[in-house]
Amino acid sequence: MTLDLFDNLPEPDSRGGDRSEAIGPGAMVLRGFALSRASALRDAIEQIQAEAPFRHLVTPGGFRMSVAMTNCGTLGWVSDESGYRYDPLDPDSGRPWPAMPAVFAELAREAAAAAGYPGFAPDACLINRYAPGTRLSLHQDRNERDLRAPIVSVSLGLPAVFLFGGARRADRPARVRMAHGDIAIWGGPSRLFYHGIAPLSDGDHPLLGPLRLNLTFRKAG
Ligand code: MD3
Ligand code: FE
Repeated sequence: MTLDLFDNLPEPDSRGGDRSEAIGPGAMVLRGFALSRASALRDAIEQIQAEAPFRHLVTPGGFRMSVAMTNCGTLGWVSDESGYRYDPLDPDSGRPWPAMPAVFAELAREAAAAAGYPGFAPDACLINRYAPGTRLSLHQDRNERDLRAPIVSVSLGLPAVFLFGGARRADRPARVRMAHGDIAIWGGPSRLFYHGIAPLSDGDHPLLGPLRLNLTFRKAG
């Protein structure tokens, strides 16, 4: 990735306030944006996982993912031997995914607006659960129908190193630390950039214990 991609970005302070950082073209991190709602988010995730338990999906190539996943919203992201897709039904239960809680949808809309993407109305929220050692290898998110909508990501629990690459898989990724309560927003030129999560380090978080949870909000349908 070359520096001139960043030349047209406004100063971070003009968008997200003094705890925001531009991390790429159309991409920014809002430090601590979710902190005041963290325990409400944790409680809502409890409810969701009672209806739709976390599970380890299998990639089309036959590999079990080390990340455990579930979803809420009208569509959920699923992977199996036949491919990746968004599905209105949880394949494990045959029932619709749990509804998206109001605290989720409102937080995602506010964060997107603060990053310069007003009117974000996600219909899918993928919830990823990481234990120490869990990683997510470099990939693109391109199963969503409308790629003009951004993706909003909320980090909770143990910190992680986010790997933020470029438009090509071979672009060397930058390493960005994502801590409890941080929100990242990817849109515009960054929307199809390669990204991943480095293996999670050991730790014990006061609210979540030895875990990291990540919510990614998407406009999938
Ligand atoms: C950058 N999740 O679920 S969120 C994923 O922390 C995923 O669980 C990671 O990648 C996690 O697909 C990272 C950050 C993220 C999501 C989508 C992006 C970063 C992105 C799309 C384009 C560029
Ligand atoms: Fe992703």
